[in-house]
This record gives sequence, C-alpha cells and structure tokens, in this order.
Amino acid sequence: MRSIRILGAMALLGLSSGALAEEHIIKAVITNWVPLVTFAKPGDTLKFMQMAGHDTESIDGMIPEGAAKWKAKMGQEGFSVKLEKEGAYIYKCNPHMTTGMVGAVVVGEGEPANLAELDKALNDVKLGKNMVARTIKKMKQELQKAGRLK
Ligand SMILES: [Cu+2]
Repeated sequence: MRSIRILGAMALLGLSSGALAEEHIIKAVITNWVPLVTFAKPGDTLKFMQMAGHDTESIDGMIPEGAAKWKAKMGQEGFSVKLEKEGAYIYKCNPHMTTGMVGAVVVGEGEPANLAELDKALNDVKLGKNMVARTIKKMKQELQKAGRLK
C-alpha cells in the first residue's frame, strides 16, 4: 500500500515536470514561417531554424508590455528568444515581410491581454501592413477555434 502511494506521488511529479520550459522550433520555409502561429508558455523559448537568407525581428508595439524586443542577424541559425511575458507577439523577417513572412506567438492561457494594442500598432506599420494584418487574423482564428477569445 505504501509503495503504491509513493508511485502515485512520483506520477504527480512526472505530471508537473510536463510544465517545464519547452523549446519551440520555427522554420523559415521559402518565405513563410512554419508554424505561422506558435503557442507557448512563460519560460519557453523560440528557436529559429533554416535561417539562410532570413532574419527575425519583433514588430514594434506588437509584443506584450514589458517584454523584450528581439532582432536576429541575417542568416543567424538557431537564434533563440526566451518568452517571459504572457500575451501575443508578432514578428517578421525583414526581407520577406511583404511576401507574408510574418509570424505570431501566443504565450500563456486564455485571451492575450494585448490584442487591442496589436490593432493599434497595426496603424503604424507601413511596409507589409496587409501581411501583418493577415497573421493577426490567423492568430485570432486559432484562438477562436480553441475557445480562447472572450
Ligand atoms: Cu525571410
């Protein structure tokens, strides 16, 4: 009986280890980010792969309040970003954002708190604005499907 309890406790520990930080691989494929929308939790990291001819940069005003901006060098293989703050992050590849290379990351549970800020910041995007809008729309569709929009 006692050993069964210990096994039960170990199973619980095993479950909680599932909450450890994860690494999410984002690949540059032709002029797209795959996946287009990434779901993560605080403490996770993004790792950008197949980066020859690409860079990655967070878009101004399109990351959660207090989150760190990022910008990789061109072709910086394995560039990684630690995600500390909950909310939505929109990022681009500078050479290809006008052809649709704009991605989204949602960190945390429920509805991202900065959706209204994204819409506001969209007004300040000049180059590739329609592609940024498209990615935000796809992110919202995925949130909707998951029942995460209020
Ligand atoms: Cu690119």
